[in-house]
Amino acid sequence: MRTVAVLFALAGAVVANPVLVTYLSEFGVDSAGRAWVEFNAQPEEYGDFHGALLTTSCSECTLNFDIQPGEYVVVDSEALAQRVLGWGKLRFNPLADSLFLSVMEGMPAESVRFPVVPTGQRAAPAPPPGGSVACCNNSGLANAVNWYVDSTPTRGGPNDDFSSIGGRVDWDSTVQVEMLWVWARGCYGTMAEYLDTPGEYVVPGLGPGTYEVELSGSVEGQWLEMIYPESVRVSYSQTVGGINFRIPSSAVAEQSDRQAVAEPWATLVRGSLLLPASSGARARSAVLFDASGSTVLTLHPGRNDVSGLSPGVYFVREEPQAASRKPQAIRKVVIAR
Ligand SMILES: [Ca+2]
Repeated sequence: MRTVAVLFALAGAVVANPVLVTYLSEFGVDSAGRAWVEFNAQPEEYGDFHGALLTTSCSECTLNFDIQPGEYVVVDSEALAQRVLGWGKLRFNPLADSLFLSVMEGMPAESVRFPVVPTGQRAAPAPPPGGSVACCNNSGLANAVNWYVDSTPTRGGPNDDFSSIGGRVDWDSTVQVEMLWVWARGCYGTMAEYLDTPGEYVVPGLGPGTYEVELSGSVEGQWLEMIYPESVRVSYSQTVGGINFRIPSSAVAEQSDRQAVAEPWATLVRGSLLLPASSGARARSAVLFDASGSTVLTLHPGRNDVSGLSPGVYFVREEPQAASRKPQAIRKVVIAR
């Protein structure tokens, strides 16, 4: 199961989806029992919320403001009563509810539901009494978004108090390394950090919990995945460092040279995928399927054009042979631009 999750996320990174912007930034219930929701625009973003609806299981309000790049706006029942930032009601059940922000022109709908694990873009823990649940938007390239519990809310200001995992990734300068990401995956967050040069990294935006830390990227034209040999535990608002990786200089590097365990190398292809001609009574064709298990292409012996497919992780499976009930071999390929 974990491997599948890894590959889903990996495909997302390689595809480099458009930058994911989340305006919903933090929410909680104050000591007087009033619900509040913070909105934030990223430094390059602007948001027009005139007429947008913010809906929960037990309330609805109409928003009436715009938000400048980098700005924070907090909506609560007091502001709504004064019709400062909108009108209507804002309430939610702090134990279990959802926030839904309607689609506006040029802006996608946003929502977050709680409590839901694993946490992520639309899944959050529940806000504790007097605390909040805050969102971390990491690198746009990674589309890495997570919600975590913040016991000291930051109404109207940048979210903090998330947990982080960091360390170093090193490789020889003569080794060509591309598309390198370090991932931290756990019940309370999956976040990634991109590196284009050897050095230190920090994966931020995590809730307290236990994480698997992995590295993936293209090394000398081949796909490498390395898994840190131990789970990493972070507590609330803590950074755990020293989670280091060293990328081997070649695909045949000795296992003992590595600080983390490398998985078998997958094939990295660009433009076309070569399916070796079958020998004897072996399969004559194969299928290419994606990380969700959907078949995307039937492959034939020889060169197959895959230039029309989105970059990402795929799998090749030989077509089952009627005479054999043996499991068919599955090979991983990574399609790059
Ligand atoms: Ca905040």
